[in-house]
Amino acid sequence: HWSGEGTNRHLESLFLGRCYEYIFLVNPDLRDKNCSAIWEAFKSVLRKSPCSVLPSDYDLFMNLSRHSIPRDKSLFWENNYYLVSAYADNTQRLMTLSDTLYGGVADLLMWCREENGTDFDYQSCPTEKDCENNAVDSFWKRLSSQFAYDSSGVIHVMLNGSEPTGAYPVKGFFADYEIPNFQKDKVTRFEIWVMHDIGGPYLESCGEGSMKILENRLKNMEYKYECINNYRSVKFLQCLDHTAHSDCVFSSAAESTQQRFLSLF
Ligand code: ENP
Repeated sequence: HWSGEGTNRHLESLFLGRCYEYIFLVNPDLRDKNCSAIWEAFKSVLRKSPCSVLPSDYDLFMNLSRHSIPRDKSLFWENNYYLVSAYADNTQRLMTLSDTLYGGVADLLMWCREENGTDFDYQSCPTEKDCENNAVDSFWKRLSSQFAYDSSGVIHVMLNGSEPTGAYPVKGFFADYEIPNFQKDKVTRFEIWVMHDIGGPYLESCGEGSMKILENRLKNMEYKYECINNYRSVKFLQCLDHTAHSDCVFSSAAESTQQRFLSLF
């Protein structure tokens, strides 16, 4: 009866498999983490009814799975999940929240408890549309706050300039849970990339519309801010699938496709 998909089948196996893969293969520095304890802490949301899960209900999960984030490597984003994950390439280039142990175990999964019961609900789960305090949104709120808090050095942000509702959502995880949690003394600067889909639409660029709001907000917080339209290295990746498109003609004459807007005061 909720608007979202139900809990994924084999949630526990997926979660544990991802956890063991991460601590033994992806980052063996974390081999002393206890995946079954992390799962139990995660599963404790089963004690809460599906619309009364708070971010703090994941505190124990967070404490057990937390690990350090490499300096200058964090990548935040809105509205371009697939491009972002392809670019970050499992931490080879940069690191998103889904490339952490704690984000990775639940990435792209759904879960919630039955309204009147003690098991997971495999039929449907509440989303933002049904209620604010649902298990999945509260999870990402708790994690994104921590990821921002633990990030340091250059903070990279990839936004979508072809998104009809604006490249910078003024309400969203980045605006509400990440920006407020960066640690002023650990962050050297923000580097924001506004990417357009190949062939457009070219709805917002650096300094326009919602991007102005973001720029003013970060400047008011006294962060160094740099915005780049169609950051070249990401554009090459988009162009892999559109080699014949005019947006993918790279020459020195087209140098202006990647414009830099610097304000390093
Ligand atoms: P969407 O709506 O484009 O995509 C969300 C999808 O990516 C969901 O299926 C979700 O898995 C997964 N996901 C991975 N990381 C996050 C995440 N970090 N998050 C919410 N979902 C995540 O993305 P959103 O909702 O706008 O979130 C973007 C935010 O992620 C940005 O603030 C970025 O900086 C941050 P699932 O389990 O929900 O199916 C935070 C919130 O990293």
